[in-house]
Amino acid sequence: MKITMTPDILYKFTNAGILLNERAYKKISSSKDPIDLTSSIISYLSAKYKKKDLILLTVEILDKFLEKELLENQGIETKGMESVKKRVPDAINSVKLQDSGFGISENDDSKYGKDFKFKKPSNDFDFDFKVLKDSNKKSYTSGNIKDMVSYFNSRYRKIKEFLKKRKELTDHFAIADIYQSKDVIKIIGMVNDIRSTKNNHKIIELEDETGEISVLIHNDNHKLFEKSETLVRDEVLGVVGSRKGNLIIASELVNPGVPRLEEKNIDFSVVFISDIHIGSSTFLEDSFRKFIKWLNGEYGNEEQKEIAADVKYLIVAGDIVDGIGIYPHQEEELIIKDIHSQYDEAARLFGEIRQDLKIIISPGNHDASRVAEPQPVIPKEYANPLYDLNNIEFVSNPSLVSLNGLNTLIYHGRSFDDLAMTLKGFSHQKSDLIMRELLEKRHLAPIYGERTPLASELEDHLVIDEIPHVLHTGHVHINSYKMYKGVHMINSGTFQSQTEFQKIYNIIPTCGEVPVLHKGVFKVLKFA
Ligand code: D5M
Ligand code: FE
Ligand code: ZN
Repeated sequence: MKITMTPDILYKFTNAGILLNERAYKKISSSKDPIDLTSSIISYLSAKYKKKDLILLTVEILDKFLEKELLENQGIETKGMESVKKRVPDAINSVKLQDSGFGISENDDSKYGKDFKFKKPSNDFDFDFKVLKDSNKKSYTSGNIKDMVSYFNSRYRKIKEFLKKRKELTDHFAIADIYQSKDVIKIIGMVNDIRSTKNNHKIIELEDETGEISVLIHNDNHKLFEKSETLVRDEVLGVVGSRKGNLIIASELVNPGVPRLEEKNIDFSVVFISDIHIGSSTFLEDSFRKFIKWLNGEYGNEEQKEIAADVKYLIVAGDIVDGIGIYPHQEEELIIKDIHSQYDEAARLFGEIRQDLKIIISPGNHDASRVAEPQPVIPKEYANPLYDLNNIEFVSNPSLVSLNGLNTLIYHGRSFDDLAMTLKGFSHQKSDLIMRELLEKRHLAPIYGERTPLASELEDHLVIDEIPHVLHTGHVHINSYKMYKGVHMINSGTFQSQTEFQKIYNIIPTCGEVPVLHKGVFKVLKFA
């Protein structure tokens, strides 16, 4: 339906600045009077939120609204029902935009799409830094339903190109054509739904540009069933199987996958950090200052100092500052309660780093960029003093950069929350499993409309078009490293000690443990 849906109710929602996920859409469209229900939800939400706020309507919010409506229709006063009223705005607040410049970034685009070299620094290293892919300028949505349809179409088409190249899927069918065949069926589709039958088999609903079909995954087929446990809604994959009436019995599930990459030799070092959370009372300033001293050659043993001397690039994958209004009662955990002052402090700290290394900064969900992904660069108006440091490059989240030929895909990792919650055996601790899965699915945030706010734009910028040498992520605050098919998958931990929120989720952060690719060899340096 996502590829083909264009009904009136979607126009109404997008015009009101409300994104709705597919489950909410289904629920509304199957109600008695969808148009009437749509109007009342919109007027309810619009009364509460300014248009600049991006509102994501999930089934949970919808259910709260319906609960409230039902009670009101029965003549029960809901004014006093704090629990209902409270939970609704909480859920919505989590996707509020932080800046009014939703969508279109004001940054100049002279840097993008072109090869450019930096001013040569004082030593003789020849910097060759390129932004290969950045969603910055292109990143906007007009709030038109056409965008949402184009968005899913773009995702489908891009990933289908990878799948078409898989030998398992040569001579694949359009879903509308499968009834013409009695033999093996091969299709490429987007997952609309995943559910279990009462006998604990799995049914997935697949959609392509021509139609929809149900696919059965029999639990007797253990290997296949195990593979199906990593399926998520909205991913695009191939299915091989046989047709039985209106059903396909799957024999194989095919991911777009990752071709093995030749390892890239480098004769310099790259340092990966994220989740510094400057401004928070839990920011580990001492540890961060030790790290800076190390970079500057003033801390550590001889071997560590030698590594530091080889560092040419420092990548920061988001959550530079703690931000404000990110979660309820955040003020109580802030030392610096103003976003500009947080970035001022960040500039003071980054300003102490030696000038002859290049710093690349990409935003996270705590930074002052819009929250919907792709996130444009941290806006200059919030971080002027950082922009004044001329060894810093600002890139979007995600973005693909080349560091003297070492292609590095930077993504903060917000979607890890969704995958950790959705998939059996996955967790925040196992971000290496998540990264592998994302590479296999060729998408950084496959699930649409859950915790990760995704902007439905004309193009899906979170498709992994090109396999990088390095995938650098953060967000989970726990280090991980794995080499997968030639890709260094690195999660860079944090400089923030455990927060109250993380206590609840039992997230034990790795603090001040910094991953480094030292001439191609992975190392971790500790500054706790
Ligand atoms: O994320 C800090 C940590 O908290 C990280 O381990 C992810 C986890 N986290 C953040 N938001 C959520 C939600 N909504 N559900 C579950 N876990 C979450 P940070 O972005 O620094 O606040
Ligand atoms: Fe963080
Ligand atoms: Zn984060």
